[in-house]
This record gives sequence, structure tokens and C-alpha cells, in this order.
Amino acid sequence: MTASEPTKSAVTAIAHPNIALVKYWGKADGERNLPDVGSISITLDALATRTTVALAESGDHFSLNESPEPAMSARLFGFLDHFYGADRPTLAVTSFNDFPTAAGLASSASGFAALVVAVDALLHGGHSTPTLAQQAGRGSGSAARSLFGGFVRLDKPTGIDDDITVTELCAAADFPLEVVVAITSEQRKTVGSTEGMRTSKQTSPFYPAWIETHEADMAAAAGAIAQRDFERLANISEHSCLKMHAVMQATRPAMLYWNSATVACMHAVHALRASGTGVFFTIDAGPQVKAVCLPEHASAVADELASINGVQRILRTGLGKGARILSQGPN
Ligand code: 2P0
Repeated sequence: MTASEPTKSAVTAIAHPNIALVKYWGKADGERNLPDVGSISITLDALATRTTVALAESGDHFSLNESPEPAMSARLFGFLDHFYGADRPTLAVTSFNDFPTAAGLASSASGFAALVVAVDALLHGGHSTPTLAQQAGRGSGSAARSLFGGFVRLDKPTGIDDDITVTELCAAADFPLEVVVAITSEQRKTVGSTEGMRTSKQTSPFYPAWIETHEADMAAAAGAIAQRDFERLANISEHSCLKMHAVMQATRPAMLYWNSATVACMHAVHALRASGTGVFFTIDAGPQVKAVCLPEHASAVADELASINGVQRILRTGLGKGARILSQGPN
């Protein structure tokens, strides 16, 4: 079937953001959006993007949370032109995020993951999940990981003509964890990841060390997950996070995503761990702190982080499933 022979007139898909434990920062190929490093993530279940794609008669249209978002619209339809050709049917894409957009909560990951699943079902159907993950990765590197649930490994391309490989390491139920997200700012970030990765590669003196040491971090984290070893996973995840932020902070111009509440949360997590609580932190390109916890300790962690000055609210989530169809049929 070709893009001009759609099978359904509307499809709704859901995808969840993911957070990386071994971080992705840096591109080998900006044009194809291929990463310089692999990554290992967990998919969350309580936060979601829900996207409906419908055939449209009056040109392409995109809205996010009922607002038009022209910059995102151009990126999204350019992405669809690349995969389906400029002669694809015109589409109405209606997306809702139930969490803050572009604030270090991986909204582009769940956004592109939901989009590829919905559009694939509407226009073609039948691509495998690993193939849809590669497709989503062209839209946003981290989106490739949201096609799968639980613990997800993304390997960088091995050869010049190769693509990423994305696999599920372990289902959510096989190593249950909870994540407490401390929201310290609801504002959109000032430097986007794509631009930040480009300048880090060009100017950060730590970038070569980041690349050199990354495979060892991947292996250590994969080993910890295979053995369900929370303590080892805590140590390697915080190491990868802090190393990435060191690369960012040594970039010119510097990227300092943390605010004072971010730093206070990091210290609180360390104090909790020192007193025997199963928790570690990770932080992405934004000021939110994600505290990854053993489920039995999540309530204590949430209470502690909620009490910190500057923490505006707390989100709690378990680990969830990969992107999937919610409904399909005539409009
Ligand atoms: C990650 N981040 O591994 C890292 C950690 C942010 C910090 O993947 O340029 O929005 O669209 O491929 O996927 C965010 O980067 O970047 C990201 P692009 P993306 O989760």
C-alpha cells in the first residue's frame, strides 16, 4: 500500500516519555539525526502524549494542547514529508501532553513516538516496532526509545550506512521502579537539545572523554539491569548524568540547566541514599529532578522532595509500556 491509499480516516496513539539512565548527548550525523553515543532509558507510565492523526481536506494542521505551535508544526510535517513524500495525504495532527512541554520532561520523545505509530497505522500499517523506533529517532533522538516499555537500550549505528538499534532490555514488571519527578520550574528551556548537542561537540573540552568512556557506562548499566542490581544502577546512572552536565557546563556558551532547587534535590537524594533509602537522581536538559526509587521508598522520597524550597510540585510514576494505538476508525 502507498501513502496515497490510506486505510483508516483517523488513528489515535499514546506514547510515554522516557528518561535516560545512560544519557544521549551528541550527534554523529545532524542531517540524519544519528547519535554519537548509545543510551539506556526507562519508559514512564503516568505521563503521556495522546495524538490523533486524521485525513484533512484543507491542508496540514497541527495543534498541541489546542494551540497551533507553528515552529513544531513545520518540524513535524517536514519529518512526515521525508518518510511519506510530499504527495502524502494532508493531515490533521491533534496532540495533547498531560505534562509540561519542552521543560526537560522529554515531550519530544513521547510526541514523535505517538506520531509515528499513529501515522504508520493511518497511511501504511505494518512497520515493525524497531523500524518505527528508527523512524521516530529521526524526529528526535530520544523518541526512538519511547517505542518500547520498561528498560530500553539504544545502540548507535556501527557503520556509516547503518541505523540505530533499539531493544527492550527488561519489561517494567520484571524490575519495578518508581520515579518521583520534582518540578522546579514550569518554564520552557532556553537552549534546546539539538542546538546544545551541536555546540557541545564543537566546543566542550570534555566531549572527547564523554565519547571515550560511554561504551563502558552502557555495559555497566546493562549489567546492573540484567542482575536487577539497584545500587550499581544508581551509581552508573548518576555518573552518566553528572558527566553529561559537566560536558554541557564546559560548552561555550555554557548550558547550566540547574536552579537552586535542582541542586537542593540532588543533595537530598544523596542524603536519603546514605541513610539506606533506595533512590538516585537523574536530570536532563532542564531543571527537573527525576528521583528513581525502589517502589517501597517512593512515598518517603516524594515527601522529602516536596518539602524543598523551590519545588513547585511532584509527579509520581511507575514504568510503563511502549507507544501503541488507542483507537482507529472513521472520523
Ligand atoms: C537523553 N536528552 O538521553 C538526553 C539527556 C536530553 C538530555 O535525548 O536533537 O530532544 O531531538 O535528537 O531527543 C533530548 O534530546 O534531541 C535528550 P534531538 P532530543 O534523554
